[in-house]
Amino acid sequence: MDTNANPTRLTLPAGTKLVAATHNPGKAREIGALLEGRFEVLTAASLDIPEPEETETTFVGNAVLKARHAARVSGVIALADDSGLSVVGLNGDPGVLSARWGGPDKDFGLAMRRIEAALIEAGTDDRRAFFSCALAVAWPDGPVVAFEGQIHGTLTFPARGDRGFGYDPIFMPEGETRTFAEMDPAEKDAISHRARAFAQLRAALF
Ligand code: ITT
Repeated sequence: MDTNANPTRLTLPAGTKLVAATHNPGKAREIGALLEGRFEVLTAASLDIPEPEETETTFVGNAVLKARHAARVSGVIALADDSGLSVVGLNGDPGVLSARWGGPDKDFGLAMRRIEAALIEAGTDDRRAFFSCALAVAWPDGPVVAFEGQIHGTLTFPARGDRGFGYDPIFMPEGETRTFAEMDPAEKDAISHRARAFAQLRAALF
């Protein structure tokens, strides 16, 4: 698209400096791979950006909150990701609380066992679940845009695989017999909720 045709359109030209506003190393790796070396990417840790409290009730709400916070603190365009696993048989839990189900030690072995126990307690055989990823880009002077992607699948217990991060060892995307944690990282990056949100971001801002 000719960006000059619409001078008000927000764009991220190649080489733009942006801060990846995440403190999660698994996410940071995937975001780096999806940005394909197109930008000068700074990390929240290197800029000493503190983690804001995630007070919103939606993935988009929290992604916007994190991106705005990082852009304000750093003065640099910020990209934030808010994501999580929604389990159909648990009425969408843990959802936006996905990180918190890991407890203060961010123990996702514990969080995955909690999900299995909650499904047993609910007395349901429904193992459907989906990952969501909201990405928000905030400019220090105000504008913010957000995109959301999802991938549907089923849960499997016990957990399998040692790749990826978070809930990957219990999630099998539709049409797959392997969990995300059993796939090559590039295979996950090609189909994941994060990749789908990025495809929208790319179409809108590149
Ligand atoms: P930041 O806020 O610093 O980015 P966080 O880990 O706290 O890091 P979230 O609040 O978005 O991030 O929590 C999302 C949680 O959902 C994350 O900790 C993972 O456990 C899980 N999650 C998100 N994307 C995932 C993925 O691709 N595979 C497995 N688990 C994922």
